[in-house]
Amino acid sequence: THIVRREDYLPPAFWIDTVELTFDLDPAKTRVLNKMRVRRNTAAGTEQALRLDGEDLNLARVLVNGQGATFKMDNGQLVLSNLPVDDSPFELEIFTTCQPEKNTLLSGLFTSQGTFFTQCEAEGFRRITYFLDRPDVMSVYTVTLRADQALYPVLLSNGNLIKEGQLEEGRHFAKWHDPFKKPSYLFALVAGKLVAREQTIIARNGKEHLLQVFVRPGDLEKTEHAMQSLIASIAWDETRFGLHLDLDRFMIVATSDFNMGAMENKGLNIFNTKFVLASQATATDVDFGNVESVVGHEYFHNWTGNRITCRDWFQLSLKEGLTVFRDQEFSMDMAGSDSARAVKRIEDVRLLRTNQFAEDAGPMAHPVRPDSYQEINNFYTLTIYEKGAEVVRMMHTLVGEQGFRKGITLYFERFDGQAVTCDDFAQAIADANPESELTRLLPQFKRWYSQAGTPHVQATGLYDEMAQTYTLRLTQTLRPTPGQSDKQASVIPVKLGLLTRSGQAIPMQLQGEADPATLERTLVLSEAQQAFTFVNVAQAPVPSLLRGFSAPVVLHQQLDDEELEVLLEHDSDPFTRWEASQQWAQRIIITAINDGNDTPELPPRFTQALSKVLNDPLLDAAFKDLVLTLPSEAYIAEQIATVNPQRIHTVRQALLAQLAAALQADWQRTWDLHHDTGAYTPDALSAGRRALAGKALAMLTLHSSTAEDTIWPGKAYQRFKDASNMTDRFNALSALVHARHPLAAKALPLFHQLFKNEALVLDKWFQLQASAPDLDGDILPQVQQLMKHPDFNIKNPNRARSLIFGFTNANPAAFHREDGAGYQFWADQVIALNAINAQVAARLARAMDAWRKLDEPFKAHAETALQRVAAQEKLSKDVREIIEKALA
Ligand code: BAL
Ligand code: ZN
Repeated sequence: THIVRREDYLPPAFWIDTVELTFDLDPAKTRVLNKMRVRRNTAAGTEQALRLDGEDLNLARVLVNGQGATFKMDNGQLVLSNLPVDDSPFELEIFTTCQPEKNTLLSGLFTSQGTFFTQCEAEGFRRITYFLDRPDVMSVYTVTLRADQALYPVLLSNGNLIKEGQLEEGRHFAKWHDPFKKPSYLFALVAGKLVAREQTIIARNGKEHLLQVFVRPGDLEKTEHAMQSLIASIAWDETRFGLHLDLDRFMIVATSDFNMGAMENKGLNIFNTKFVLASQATATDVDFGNVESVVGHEYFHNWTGNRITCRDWFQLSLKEGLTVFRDQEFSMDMAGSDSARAVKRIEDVRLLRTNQFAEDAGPMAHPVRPDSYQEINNFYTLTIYEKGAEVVRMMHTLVGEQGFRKGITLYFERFDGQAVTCDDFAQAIADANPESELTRLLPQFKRWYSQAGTPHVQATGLYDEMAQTYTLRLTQTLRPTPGQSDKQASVIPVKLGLLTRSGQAIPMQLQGEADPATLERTLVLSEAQQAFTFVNVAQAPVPSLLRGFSAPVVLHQQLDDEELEVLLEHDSDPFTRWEASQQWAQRIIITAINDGNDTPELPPRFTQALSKVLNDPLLDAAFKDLVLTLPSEAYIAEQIATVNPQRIHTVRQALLAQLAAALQADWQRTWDLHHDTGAYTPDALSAGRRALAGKALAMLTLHSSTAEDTIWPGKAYQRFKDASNMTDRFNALSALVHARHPLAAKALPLFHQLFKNEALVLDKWFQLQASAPDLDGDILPQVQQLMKHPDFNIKNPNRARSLIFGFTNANPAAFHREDGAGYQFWADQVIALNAINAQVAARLARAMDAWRKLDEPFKAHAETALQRVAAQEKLSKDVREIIEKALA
């Protein structure tokens, strides 16, 4: 296996200043003429050959300065020697062909429903033409597309349209020029029958821009939200960071066959339909929120990613972590109220802790800036994206909003138009804030980039009544991860407050400090162990630690039920408040699991505290929904050393049923107050009301199903039929499916009938059935049956993910079977997908990341399934890397 290492980075031997591409588009055989101006990078030496990357190409001709050139092929690379030893430019022309309609990998140039699309990140451009396919080679592109006019009336590429016209035999052409130099991974083209929603906007500086959202005819009515989100993103980046749209035209195009969520190609973002199309009838509130955040994310990449890009792929988080941070902030600002911001923060933290922490604890653990990889596509991970965003967030916390803005400004002053590193970014933020804690601790802070794993922080408090002091002792540890046994202390900002038992904030003044006491502050833990002593503390406080989740760590503290209740009821920080409910629930669940107790009971004190939250008129519905949600089975599994997924499921379901029963009257009142959500708008406030109404309906339906009372299932069915929007309709359907109520069997076919022409809704239909609670092992056979459904298509990533991943990743108790049949199914699908789309296959392969933590008999069955995949002869390097690491 070939391992790429960060320490082996060398600057390119040549630069490619300009690229002129001409495409004769044909699904069976597309011809590509690539004319480049190349010059030697003499700083890197005078001797080296030019080695161009290529993959799955048919090479026809190579010319240097118009003359036939000698070249050799080496390991797929096209190698040219005898080139000028100085930096005088020469012209290199390469003719190749490729087969877009055979490209099921969806990397490079491919067709989807008769339309051409590209995906070049990370290394897809080499599947279009021979090139220095690495992000530090930046070029100016001019692209001519030629195609049949009737079949491909719309021809798009990056930048500005400079010419278009007719050709012979019903063909036409369009010529595009992108004035900004860019790495090859940002190249894009689209050709097909598409229609566009268009809008002209005037930016703050008076410049006009044309915004377009291209979709298939028939989908136009579902593009309004994407367009509004784009306009909002442009305005937000101007206001918050002073960053303007730099192109005359900005295009978004949707395709239903796409590996990623979307791609930030310069001026021509290509999106998975899932993150563009949204209408009241077909999309849920969550979908609307996702469209807004992904449109924002891709747009924000125009500066953080495109104007300043990555030197090499080890720096991927330079653009992804920063851009996720930006899209999170955008979504929070769009949400409006402080409470809605907090809800978004809690959702982001929940994703990070459930999935990224699991990644950190498993065989694929890697630093935010990895040291090596076999296949870069395997490193588009939650660590690079979500933990990377937390690292940026900590910098933001340490330098403050104004300081961060100054840092970003300096970053663009220094590096605009360049390909740089994570170090460059951190240095710019620090240099703009010379007096900050970040700057003082920078080398140590950067361990967040180099060390894999999640730090654990142990907090113990000691109150001294005589001295009126409270000492908080914080200890950090970081466990070894694959390839990294020695770990050093991280810089961990701990935002905190102290409360009295009746919930009042206690002013905090550190010993020896002259500053006036404050009600909230941020301590910076930078040593293995540190003690912080607060003075003038009149009573034993309840500590409210890690407010807003100020660092991506696992916090351990011994709070008793009363202290958790104080935090849940009174804390001023919504995150810590929510976290108290989760800690409490987690403790109850894990105690029951450890005690072997299948019928645990929720302590009345806990249900009463939740009841109080549910009935509090001052709290937002969305927040209540989060507090009333028990930690997921996946999150609970994370907290346990040896995992029996069946037991986790049994205990959690038992407690869920009790939460439904004990709070029945509250759920009913909640339903009465929230179910009439009025005219549909996807704003945070009304989305929260719908979410809480949906939760109430699910609880009432669940309780009725156990109590053989048909009123609430009947109401759920009625709601399912009558709902005026997808959120209410799908919540009602989910309530029936999750309660395993017989009415689900009536509702599911009706749902299919209603939406049989809506691909994204059918994805939901498949996913819901795959993730339904298992009864005597009946979900796997159902999934196998659905694999034969005429609407199932394993080649379509969205559909494959909805059904297959919906089972393997979203339904632990159905997947982890005592007979190992779930793992056999997993192995079958990994093998099938490996032959079609290695990237999707490798994602599925990761469903077994945590297999070593499984209890028997699960673990033995898991190993058998992993070994079977490992023994395959034709395994892509994508899947091979995941399986090898899992078995290592
Ligand atoms: N750059 C790949 C897709 C995204 O993160 O926006
Ligand atoms: Zn991104």
